[in-house]
Amino acid sequence: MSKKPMFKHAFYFISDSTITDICAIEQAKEACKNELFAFQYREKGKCMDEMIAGAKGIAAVCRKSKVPFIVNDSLEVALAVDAGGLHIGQTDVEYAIARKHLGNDKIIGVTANSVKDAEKAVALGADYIAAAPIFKTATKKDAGDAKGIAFARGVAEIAKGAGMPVVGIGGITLENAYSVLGAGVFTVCAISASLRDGRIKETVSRFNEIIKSK
Ligand code: TZP
Ligand code: MG
Repeated sequence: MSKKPMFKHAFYFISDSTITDICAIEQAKEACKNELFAFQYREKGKCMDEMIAGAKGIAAVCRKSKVPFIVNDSLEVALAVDAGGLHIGQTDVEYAIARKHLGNDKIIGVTANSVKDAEKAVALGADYIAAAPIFKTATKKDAGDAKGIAFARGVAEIAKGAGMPVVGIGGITLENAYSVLGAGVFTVCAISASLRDGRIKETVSRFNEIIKSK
């Protein structure tokens, strides 16, 4: 029996300490006051030792709140802190290598930038797919052009047969989240929109209301 948790139908929080003065562990404490699909620790520009140090405290916050703790990009960090999972993009470590090291009890999420990427993620047996970027985003400089709602719908269709949740990401706000969910994705992530005004707990709660209304 897999020890992987069931995903909650709730907001997927991704941390970023470059666009706010609120440090990642504070972001985790606030975000985890709500139900979450998962908390992803995403730190760009920190060395591995700094990431491991940061990830340990956040992993403990998530564990206490029973929120899956997922590390972005770094298999080494995920292994070092015994994270609940890893999120990889198309240029990160290969899925098969990550799975070999993490085993079957850990979550592996894969970003799909195209329908072909999504088909591949389904064939590999990823635990969820992040369809990206739905709208234009300034948060990830190399995210590429906005792919739109039709793309989100296409990825959701592909994943549906495999019972795999799809999360939409890229330029998502409280104003446009409902339209993304309308494409059939399971939930959404929104980095800048959840950190913008410093009211993380309240903003996540509002996202959850929208997600649960679908
Ligand atoms: N992957 C694809 S777009 C993106 C990531 C991490 C950035 C999303 O940030 P925002 O602020 O929600 O547009
Ligand atoms: Mg990556």
